[in-house]
Amino acid sequence: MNDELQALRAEADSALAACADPRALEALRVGLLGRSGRLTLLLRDLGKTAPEARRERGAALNRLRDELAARIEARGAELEAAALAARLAAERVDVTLPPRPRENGTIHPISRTMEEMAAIFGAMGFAVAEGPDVEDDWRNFGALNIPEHHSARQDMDTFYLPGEREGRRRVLRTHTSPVQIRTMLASPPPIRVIAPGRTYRADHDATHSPMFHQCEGLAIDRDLTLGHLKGCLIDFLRAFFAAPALPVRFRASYFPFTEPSMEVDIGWNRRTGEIGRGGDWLEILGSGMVHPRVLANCGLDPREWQGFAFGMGVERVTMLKHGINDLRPFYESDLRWLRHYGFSPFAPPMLHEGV
Ligand code: 2NL
Repeated sequence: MNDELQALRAEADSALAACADPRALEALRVGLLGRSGRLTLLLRDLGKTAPEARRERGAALNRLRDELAARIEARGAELEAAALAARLAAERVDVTLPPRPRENGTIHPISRTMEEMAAIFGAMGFAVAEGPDVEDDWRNFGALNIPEHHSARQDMDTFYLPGEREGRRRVLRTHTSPVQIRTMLASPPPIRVIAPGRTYRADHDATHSPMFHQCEGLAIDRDLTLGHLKGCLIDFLRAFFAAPALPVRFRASYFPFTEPSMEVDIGWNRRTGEIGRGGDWLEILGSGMVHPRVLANCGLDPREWQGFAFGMGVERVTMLKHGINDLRPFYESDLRWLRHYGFSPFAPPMLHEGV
């Protein structure tokens, strides 16, 4: 190899070492080995070399070309590996860090209350049952022993839909009882279900909304008594209001679908709204032993099966529990109200408050 080629090789050497990125390397390759690269031109001019020196010079040029091509390729691989290592270092994720999610929304207090009910009754063996909002008047009224001319059936209170289904009038359910009627018709006892969900009544003022929520419950077995009803509801109320000594009172009442029927009151302070003491009573639930005619309507022999049922308003117990004094904001989607009264999706209901 003559001095000229030695110099070219030395020049290429230091240029290669100075190449810091693939673009510079590619420029270097084109400048040496490209179509009008320096080495390419030297090879092209081989014909001008004297014939006796041509063979040796050709071999030297080819060796140098192969050597430079190999070193450029090697340098390229080096640069690629360095780039990958840098990227891996920059994008490194510490998978042992705890999650840091951003809270972007809250659980509506109505949903929260229904989740809490599912958790508390769930711990007592109740499953959650659901059904359609559009029912027929037999499942909503007839099966429940509510007479044909009962005030609850009046057009004034109930949203009737046009048309009929299997000869029955269609209604927006006025309570979630039809969900339990469906449960009794669909599966044999023993039954323990709660039915939380939307209900509808043609009533609209400061304390009534045409759409509101209820949670009913039903337990059917061979030997359930009023004692089971009382124990179940006392445990529920004490867990729900996080008040282990909450006073609970059962007061005789009347519903067409239970016999006997009882209204359930809890102790509170009427003046301050504090729940658990204060000497005043507040009605919070309706309940009773399922009427034998309701059992029979659902294909159950009342001489073999009996049970208890109850129902409560979700908005009402939510307002009492959290000191909310106005019904209307529940349905207004005001983000300020929702942020204030909403619940973190990352803190689901727990049972540390009882049961
Ligand atoms: C109230 C009273 C109540 C029921 C609901 C019920 C359901 C079936 C059979 C018998 Cl399938 N009863 N539900 C029983 C007693 C009271 O609700 O004040 N609700 C807000």
